[in-house]
Amino acid sequence: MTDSASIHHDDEETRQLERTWASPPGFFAWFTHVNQTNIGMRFIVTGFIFFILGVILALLMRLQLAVPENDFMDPETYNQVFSMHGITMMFLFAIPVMEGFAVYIIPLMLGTRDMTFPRLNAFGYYIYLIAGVMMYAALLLRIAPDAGWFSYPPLAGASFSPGLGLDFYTTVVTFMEISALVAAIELIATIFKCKVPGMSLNRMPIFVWAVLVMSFMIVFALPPLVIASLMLALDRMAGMHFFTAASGDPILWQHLFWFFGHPEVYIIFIPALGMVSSIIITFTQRPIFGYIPIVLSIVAIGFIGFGLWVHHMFTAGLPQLGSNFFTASSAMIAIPSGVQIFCWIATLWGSKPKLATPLLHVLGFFLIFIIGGLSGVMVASVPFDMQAHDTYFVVAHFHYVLIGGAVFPLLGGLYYWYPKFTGRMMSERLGKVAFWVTFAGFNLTFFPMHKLGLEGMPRRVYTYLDGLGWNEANLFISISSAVFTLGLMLTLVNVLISLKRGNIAGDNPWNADTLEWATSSPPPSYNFRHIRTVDSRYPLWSGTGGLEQNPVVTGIRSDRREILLTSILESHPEARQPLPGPSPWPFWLAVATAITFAGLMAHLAIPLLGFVLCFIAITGWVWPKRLGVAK
Ligand code: HEM
Ligand SMILES: [Cu+2]
Repeated sequence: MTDSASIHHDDEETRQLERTWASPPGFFAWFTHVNQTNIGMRFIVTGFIFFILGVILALLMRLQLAVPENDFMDPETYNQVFSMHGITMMFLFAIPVMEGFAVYIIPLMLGTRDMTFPRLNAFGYYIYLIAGVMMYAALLLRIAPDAGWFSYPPLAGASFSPGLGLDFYTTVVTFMEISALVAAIELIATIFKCKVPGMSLNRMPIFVWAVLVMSFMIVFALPPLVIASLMLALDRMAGMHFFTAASGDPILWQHLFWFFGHPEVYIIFIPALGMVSSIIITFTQRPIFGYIPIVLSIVAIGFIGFGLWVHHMFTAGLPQLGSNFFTASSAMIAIPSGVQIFCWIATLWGSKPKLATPLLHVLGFFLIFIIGGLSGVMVASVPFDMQAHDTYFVVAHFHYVLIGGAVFPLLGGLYYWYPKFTGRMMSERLGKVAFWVTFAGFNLTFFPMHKLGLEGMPRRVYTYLDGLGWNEANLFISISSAVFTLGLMLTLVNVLISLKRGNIAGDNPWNADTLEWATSSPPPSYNFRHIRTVDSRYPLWSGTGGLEQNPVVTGIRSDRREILLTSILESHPEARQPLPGPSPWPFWLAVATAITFAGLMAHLAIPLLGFVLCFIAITGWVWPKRLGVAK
C-alpha cells in the first residue's frame, strides 16, 4: 500500500468521509448534530456544569451549618437547596456524565464509526438539558422540590407539600429519566451489534462490559421510579391515594423508590469500575489479572444490586425476617467488590506502575471506597442502623461511596481521556497538586461526619442548637469543604488552561491497549479511516506490529453514513447499516415532550397540545428521504 496511486485513492476517500460525516457549522445547525463524539461531549460538559452547581449548593449548605442557630438561609430555602443538591448530583450529574463518557468512548473502543441510533442519542441529550434548566429555573424562582431527593410521602403529598415544588419533582424527574433510558438502550444496541469483527464478547474491554451492565441496570431500575413518580403525581394532582390516607401506603413509595435508588448507586459506580480497570491496565502496561473474574463480578454486582433495596428501610418497621435477608444480601455485595479489588491489586503487584494523575485518582478511590464499604457493612446491620439511620453517619457513608466510588475514578478518567477528547495533555504537575488537595479536602470534610452522626446529629436539618457539642466539628467540616472545592477547582483550571497550553498528545500518549487510541486525538468525525479487525483483548499491544498488521474491513461506503453490524457473540460481520444524518427533529421532539410533561403542572389541556406537537415532531423525524449521499 505504498505506491502513489493508492495513497492518492486514500486521500480521495478521506475527503469523502469528511464530507459525509461532517456536522454542519453555525449556531442553528448546532441543534441538528447527531455524531456520537459531539453528543457525548455535550453530555460530559453539561454534566460537569451541573456538578459545579451541585457543589455550589453543597457549599451553601455548609455555610448555613457552619455555626449553630445560623440564619444565613431560612428553613424553606435550605430544604430546596439540599433537595436540589441530591437531585442534581444523582440525576443531573452522575448518570449523564457516565453516559456521556460511554457515548463518546464506547463506539471508539468498539472500532465503529458511530452508534446505532444517532438521532435518538441527540434527542436524549436535549431532554436532559431541558430538564436540568427547568429544575434550576424552579430553584431560582424558589419553587424547587423541598422534600429531599427521595421525596417520601406523606410529606411529599399534596396536604403537607402544597405548591409547585413537588410537582416539579414528579413531572420533571420522570421526564429526565427518558434521557437516561434512551442512552442506555442505545449503548446496549451499539455494544451488541457494532463491535469490530474479531471483538468477540470475551475480548471486549472491561470498560465496555461495565457500560453494558450499567445500561441494563438503567433499563430495569428507572421504570419503577417513573411509575412511582407518576403515581405520586396522580396523588397530588388528581386527588388519588396511592401513597396516602387509609387506602394508600407510604411504604409502597419507599419500596418503589429504593428499588430504583439502590441500583442507582451501582449505575454510577459500575462504569467507574470500568474506568479504574482501563487506567490500571494502561499504567501498569500489563494485561489485567483475572479478566473473567472481573467481568463476572461486574455482572454479579449488576444482579445483586437489585436485591438490596430494603436496607434503606430498616427503620420503617418491616418484618424482622425480611430485614435479615436484606442484611445478608447487602453484605454479599462485598464479595464481587472484593474480587475486583484483589484482581486490581494483583495487576498492580510488582508492576512498577507509572504514578501519573489518572492512577493517583485510582489509588485515592481504593482508599476512600474501602472506608465507604466498611461503613456500609456497618449500616447494613439492623441494630447498628437503628442508631445511625438519618444521622450524619449515613451522610458520611454515602459520600464516601459516591465520591470515592464515582467521582475519583471519574476524575481519573477525565485526566486519562482528556488527551483523546482534546488532542492535548493536562498538566501533570497541577494535576498532582489538585489530586492531593482534593483527596485531603474530601477526607477532612466527610470523615468527621461519622463522628457527628454517632454523637446524634440528625441529617436534613437546616440548623442545630448551641451547646450540643457539635459546634467545632461542624465548623471544621465547613472549612474543609472549601478545601475540597479548591482541589476540584484546580482540576477545572487544569482542564481550561490545557485546552490551549497543554502538550500535543498524539494518537496514543499513554501507550494504551484499546481501540480509541488507534485514531487521531481528537478523533475525526468518522472515528476511523480504516475499520480494522482485532484478534486479541489488547489489540494495540498484541503481536509485534499491533493493529497495523490486522486485515482491514473493506466495502463500507464512504459516500453515505454507514456502519458495519456484527454478530453479538463472535462478532462476525453481518450487514452494512446506513445511518441517518443531521436533523433538527430530535431537538423539536424534546421540546414537545417537555411541553407535554411540564404542561401537567399548569393545566390538563396543555399535555394534549403537547401530544399533537410530539406527533408532528415524530412525523418530521421519520419522514422518508433519500439517505444523504454526499456529492
Ligand atoms: C463539595 C462536595 C459535597 C459536599 C460538601 C456535600 C455535602 C452534603 C450535605 C451537607 C448534605 C446534606 C445532608 C443532609 O442533611 O442529609 C448532602 C446530601 C447529599 N449529597 Fe452531598 N455533598 C457533596 C458532594 C456530593 C456528590 C458528588 C454527590 C453524588 C455524586 C452527593 C450526593 C448527595 C446526596 C444524594 C445527598 C442526599 C440529599 C437528600 O437527602 O435529599 N453529594 N451533601
Ligand atoms: Cu442501598
